[in-house]
Amino acid sequence: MSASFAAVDLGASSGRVMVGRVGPDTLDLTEAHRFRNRPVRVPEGLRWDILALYADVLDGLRAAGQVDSVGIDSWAVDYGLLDADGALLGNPVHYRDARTEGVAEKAWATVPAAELYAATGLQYAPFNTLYQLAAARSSVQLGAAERLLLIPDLLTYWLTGEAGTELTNASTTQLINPRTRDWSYDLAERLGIDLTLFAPLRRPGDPAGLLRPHVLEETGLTGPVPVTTVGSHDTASAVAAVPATGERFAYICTGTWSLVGLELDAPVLTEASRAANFTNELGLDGTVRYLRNIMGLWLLQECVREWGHPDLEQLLSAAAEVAPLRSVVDAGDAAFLAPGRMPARIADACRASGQPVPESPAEVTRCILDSLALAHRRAVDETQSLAGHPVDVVHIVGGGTRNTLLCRLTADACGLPVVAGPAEAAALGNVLVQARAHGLVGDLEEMRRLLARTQPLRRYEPRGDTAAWRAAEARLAPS
Ligand code: ADP
Ligand code: LRH
Repeated sequence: MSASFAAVDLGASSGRVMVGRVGPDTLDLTEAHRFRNRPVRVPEGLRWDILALYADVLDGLRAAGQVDSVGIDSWAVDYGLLDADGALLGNPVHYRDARTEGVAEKAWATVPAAELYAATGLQYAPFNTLYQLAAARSSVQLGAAERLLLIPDLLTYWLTGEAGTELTNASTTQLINPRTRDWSYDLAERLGIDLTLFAPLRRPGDPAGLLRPHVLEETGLTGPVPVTTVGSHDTASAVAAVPATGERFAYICTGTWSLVGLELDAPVLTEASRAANFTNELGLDGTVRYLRNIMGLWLLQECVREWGHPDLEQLLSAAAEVAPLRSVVDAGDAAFLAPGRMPARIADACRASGQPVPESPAEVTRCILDSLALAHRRAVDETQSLAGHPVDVVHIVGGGTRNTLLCRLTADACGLPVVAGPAEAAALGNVLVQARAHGLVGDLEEMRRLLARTQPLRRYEPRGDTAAWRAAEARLAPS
């Protein structure tokens, strides 16, 4: 018996609708539709073009053809607000919008940062939904809102008419208690956040309704077609698709962001963990995604945009020829969060730390990739000691696995073997959770065995010793 599933996977830089066909020993993934995700700057700030994304989702479902179910995942933290009629109130605000500047400090006056961490396990990031809601407190839109739906939940609502809040993504709001895996009611009350805005929690595998008649009409599909709740946070889906065969592994989900960490059974809520800015997001089947958010390939994407989109393969070949570790920047620094002037900002950071300033695109690219590999090394080291969970291998999944230089540098920097792939991990995790809900695969371990057997993976052995990386690390301020 086999079945096919459409995975809608929206990343910060591109979206895709993939079709996964799952059988007892097979897992094939094909691309039905890929599209750019381009935020728009309007006078009031940076916004997601959610209607364009939804139109692409519908085009993608049409291209996918008849499937047994649909699942949706996207980037985290952002949301749409609905009025009492269920209509969207304005375009969702982009997490890189400046509205949250200085907001966290005000929230901490009510609930100190240490207490917030102990209650939610979430690392500080200015864009956590909690701070976005605090920033919007006196806005007309929030005042008029009856419902708040996180991005994948909003798209699900448009497709099926059913409103819910998927748990793995809800954990990125900083309003969930990672021990109870339920809302942090007391915290929300103290911060004046109205939890009744959120629809009831649902979990990966739960049904999320049937495609509405007008969606069937527009996509040419024949009903009933169910939407199945998946790990709707893209990183939750990607971690579910790490093709690990044991327990001693770290993962790096590389795309616009690098998410580096471990899969654990329980959160790590120590003060040392907070100081190191590690987060405890919720994963599948009671797991915790204990990880650090690092700027990731965003740094390169922004430079490439500024350079007028040169050929990426050529740029990476040229970067491979540049002398290694000449200059490095702190790829975890929130100073790189906002869009614009990225080559100049990287040059400024090198100058400020007394290092040579990279000039050519190849030099800047090498500086970015060395810096990312260094940040990967640091996070892999720290996650093991903070969680007391040693690893023998680092799995890299996501679009960055296509960057062989980054994978090689990461293996060298970590001093550990790297297994790279799959590139479309989030879509595969999305498909597998749907397949499981339809009785085609078993637990997380079985999903991973199927991935390891069926997906092309590439192994990188570490070269040389890590002395050069340690020396480069010493040039940066401690994390
Ligand atoms: P997101 O889901 O955050 O939008 P992806 O997982 O799609 O990100 O990864 C996008 C990144 O993958 C791009 O920024 C780019 O750096 C990298 N990438 C994609 N294709 C290639 C390629 N052919 N060679 C090298 N890097 C690539
Ligand atoms: C990656 C991601 C990441 C979040 C960020 C906002 O796409 O979901 O896990 O921290 O976007």
